[in-house]
Order: sequence, then structure tokens, then C-alpha cells
Amino acid sequence: MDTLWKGKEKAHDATHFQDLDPPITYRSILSANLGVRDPLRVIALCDSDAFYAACEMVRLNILDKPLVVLQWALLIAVNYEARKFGITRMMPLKEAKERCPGLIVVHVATYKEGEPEPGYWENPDTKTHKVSLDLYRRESIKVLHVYKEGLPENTEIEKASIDEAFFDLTRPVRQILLHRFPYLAQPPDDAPDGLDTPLPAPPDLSWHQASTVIPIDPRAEDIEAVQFSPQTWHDVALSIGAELMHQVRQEIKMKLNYTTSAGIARNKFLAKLCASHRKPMGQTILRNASIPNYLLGLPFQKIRFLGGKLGVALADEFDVSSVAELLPISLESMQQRFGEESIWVYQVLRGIDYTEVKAKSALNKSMLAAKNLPTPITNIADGYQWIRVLAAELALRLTEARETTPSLWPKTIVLHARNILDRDGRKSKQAPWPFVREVTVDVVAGAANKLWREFCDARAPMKVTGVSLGFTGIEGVETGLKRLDAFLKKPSSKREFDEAEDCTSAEKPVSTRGNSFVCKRCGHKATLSPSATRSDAEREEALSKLRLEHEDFHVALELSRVPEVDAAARPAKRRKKKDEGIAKFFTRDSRDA
Ligand code: TTP
Ligand code: CA
Ligand code: CA
Repeated sequence: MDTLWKGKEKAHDATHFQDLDPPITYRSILSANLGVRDPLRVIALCDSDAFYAACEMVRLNILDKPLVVLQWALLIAVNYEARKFGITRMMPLKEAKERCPGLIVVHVATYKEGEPEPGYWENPDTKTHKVSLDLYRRESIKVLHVYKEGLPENTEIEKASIDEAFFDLTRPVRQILLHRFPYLAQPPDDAPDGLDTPLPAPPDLSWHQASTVIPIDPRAEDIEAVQFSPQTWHDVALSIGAELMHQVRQEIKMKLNYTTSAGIARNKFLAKLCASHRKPMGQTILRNASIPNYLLGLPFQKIRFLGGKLGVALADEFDVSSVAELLPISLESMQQRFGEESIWVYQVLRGIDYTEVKAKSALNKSMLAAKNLPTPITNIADGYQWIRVLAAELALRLTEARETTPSLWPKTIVLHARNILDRDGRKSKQAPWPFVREVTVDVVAGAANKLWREFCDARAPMKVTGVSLGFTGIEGVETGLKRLDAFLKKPSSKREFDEAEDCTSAEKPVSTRGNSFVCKRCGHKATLSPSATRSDAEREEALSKLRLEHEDFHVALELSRVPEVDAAARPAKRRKKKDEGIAKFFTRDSRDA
């Protein structure tokens, strides 16, 4: 594809970008799964516009007015109306108000001691309140549901942060391609290499109308002529991907009133990069031919993961600031300095990223409520009020999560605290979490208070500057059942606890008679509600459902006693791995939960 290099004065070494023009053959289009190296790969990233501000606008039913979201004294989200006044994130509130006297200022919801639910209080204070992001989490899940419903079933979706998701559209796009261009399904009889024959050139098509297409060379005079026609089948694939994204983004607007922006490209990092090209309510296509010039002019810190410590280290080590300057550095010297894994950096600079789009488990395995304390806790008694605030948040979040997955239960409750007068600094205490149907503030606070007392050493001085309370090992009962099942299949000598026998003894744990059954283990009697229309079979089924529910209860109870080293108890091991190679340069974005 010679257009790739056309128009660039300072000829760059085309060999750097060879990967961008792979042959596309009948075999490529007919393969069901070519994975991350698929030459027709289509990845999108969709990011909600001014997300927290948008959530508040929808909640308050305010449209088209300048609004900012405040967290303590900081502006954390600025809607696009307010941006017209030159207001930016992190600007002092005073300045923002001067720029726009009619500005609507919403402080994020906070938990207040003694209140079971977060609210929008007047003058919240970090000394007495704790920020709640629950509204945004909830809305984030709703957006994700619309993506899932709106896109073809074979789209892989990965939630990447509170307001972003990646989409692997390769499979649905391929289906559409074959449907629209059925002649691609079979090589012509005279094809020289059979399935390995390259596809014929695509017909003259235009790009998806509502998308912005990044030009191949922004400085070329004949931009229209060169850029505005898909020239490869991958271009056509990107354009179809853009149709799908546009449609689902419109659904989000219609159903939830949120606007979003998307980027569509051959891989994740490029999709993310070009998603911010046209905001708000825009979507951008970055075709392969446009990648070299797009990347060359870029300060490399703009690339996902190269913005942080790794970017700084690269700039320092090689005394460079742009992608163009980094390109001549050989893979060997990069690996010498930053370890094996820096091949990832080397590839990214060449427009390559083999990272998969992978749906994360629907269940968040842990939940954490944390608070940095502006006024440190110096004695046991002062801790209880904060624990109650954290307990309220956890109780609410678990209860809410159970609305969609009723069988959800955590295995462990963990309290972390940072005592700056203690040489060991941060410590955690944990306890198995009992199976309780109603997780109230009182129940959570009760368990947490106990951990707090264990944490506090009455004889030692304390100055606690941060506490967090969390649930870990959250699972649906079905998963728990499977795990228990696997566990019990091990030879008994390997079993780590005895009680397991109780809940899976060979004899049936319940006896059934008529419309009710009595559990032999706990004596609980469950009775079906009377129904005149029930047949015998239906009665049996209803009864066995009740029985299963009750057995779940016992299994959950037992599982909560299974000793397991969970994530919270493994920090040392993890840290070691993290410190190797380039990994140590990655810091987790707290919003990427
Ligand atoms: P972003 O997607 O970075 O920003 P945004 O959605 O507000 O605006 P844009 O239209 O440019 O995408 O972050 C998503 C939300 O995360 C944001 O609305 C507020 C929150 N956030 C913080 O709380 N602190 C921060 O430093 C950033 C960057 C975001
Ligand atoms: Ca956003
Ligand atoms: Ca974002």
C-alpha cells in the first residue's frame, strides 16, 4: 500500500510499519478464529462524555446547562456546556464560578455518619463524610447492559473503567461482510493459490457517514481524493464496525440519555487513542494506512500505559519525547533496559497491540470502601464512627448487587488500617463472613467492630490515617457449590476441614412430606404456599426448588468456613512479581475498577 508513505517529507523507515498491511486472503475471511493477529480485526473503545457530570444531569433532569461535579474542593467532572466557558477539571471552584456565574455545582453524594444511604448534603466535609460513587457505578452498569443488548451476541465486551468499554467486533463484522459480499465466501475456480489467494480489491464504497476518518497524511493537499474511500477490506471492516458502534451509541442516548464517543481501529490501544479525537458525541475511525503519520507526530505519553512512570523512564533513558524518536531504538536495547516485556512498547510504537478484549467476570470478586482520614484516629473509640460509615457503604453495595444476583455472598470481611506510629504500618484483619440474607449496616458494622478491636492494641500508641473495609471472595452460590463439589471429590485425607461432611452427607439432608419438608440438620420446616391448581409434578418441582434453596443456605454456611488465602492475604507475593521488568512502571488507575 504505497499511499501509506506518500506525502511524508522526512521519509520514515517504512519497515517499522510493515505489520499494517497484511495480506487478506480467502482463508483470512473464512477462518472462524484468527485471534489477535486477524488481519480483519476490528476493535472499538467507547467512553462516556463528561460521565459523572452526565449522571448528575440525568438525575437532576438538567439538560444543556453548564454543570460541574465537585469532590471536596476539586472539580472532577465538567460537562461540555461548562467547557465552553473555559472551565476545566481541577480548576479551582472560585475561578470556575467567575468564568460562568450560572454554573450548577453538584457535590458528589456522600455517606454521613448515622445515615444508611449516601445523600447530597449541604456542605459535606471530608472530616465527617465519605464520598460515594454508587450512582456512577450503577449508571455504568446500565450503560454496559445497553451495550450488551444492543450489539450482536458474538461481540466480546470488556468493561475497562467506570465509563469505558472495549469491544471486539471482529466476528460480527465478518458475518456482515460475508453477508454483504457473498462472493468473498469462496475463491474463484481459477484462483492461483486457492484459499490463500488474496481477496479482490473492494468496490468503491464510502465510509460510515457519521464517523470521522483520520486522514492518511493530514498535510496532503488531496486529502479528499486519497482518504475518503475505503481501499482495503480491513477499511470496509472498520466502517462496518463503525455502523455497529454508532447504532449502540444512539441506543444509549435514547434509553439513558448519556452521550458517548468511540474510537474504532485495529487494536485496543489505537481504539482508545482515537476515541478522544472527536468528543463529545463523536466517533473516529483510524484505518491502518493512517497509523504511521498519526503515531509519528504523537508525544508517546499519550499512549495508554505510556503516560505514567514508564513514559517518564523511557523519556529519561533515551532522551526522547515522541514516537518518531523512539522508533529507531532497537528491541534489544529496549529489553536490556526495561526487561523482556518491553517488547510491548516496541510493538505499540509500530501500531501493534495483541492485547485481547476479554469480558471480565460479571461478578466483582471484591468490594472495598475506603477512607483517608484528615483527622487521624488516635484511640479505639474514635474508630467506630468511621467503621459505621464504611459498613453502611458496603451493606448498600452488596444489597444492590444482590438485586441482580440474589445468591451473591462474600466469603470474607477484611479491615485494613494504616497506623503511622506502627513500624509495620498497614495491617489487615479478616474474618469469615457468615451467610446472612439481609446484610444490614448493623451486621456489617458488628463484624467490622470486632476486627477493629483486634487491630487496636490498647498498649501501643496509634495514629490511624486511613481505614478500609471490604468483602472478598464474592461469589454466586452456584460457583460456591461447584467449588465445594470439586473440593469434596478430593480424597478425604486432602481435605482441610471436617465440617464439610455435614453438608453433603450421603443421606438426603431433608425429608419431604406432602407440601412441606423438614431439614434434618437444622430442623427448619419449609412449606409450600397452598395452591389449588398445582399438579403433583408441579408440587414436586416447587418443593425441590425450596429444598435446593435451603441446601444452598447450608453450603454457603459451610463454605464461609473454608479457609482460603485470598487476594487480601497475598500482597507480598504479588508485589514481587509486579516489581519485575516494565511491570513496576504500571500503576493501577483507581477508576479502572
Ligand atoms: P474521564 O472519562 O477521564 O472524563 P469525563 O468522562 O469526565 O470527560 P470526557 O468527556 O473527557 O471523557 O473520567 C470519567 C469520570 O471519572 C469523570 O466523569 C470523573 C471521574 N474522574 C475522577 O474522579 N478523577 C479524575 O482525575 C478523572 C480523570 C476522572
Ligand atoms: Ca469519559
Ligand atoms: Ca474514561
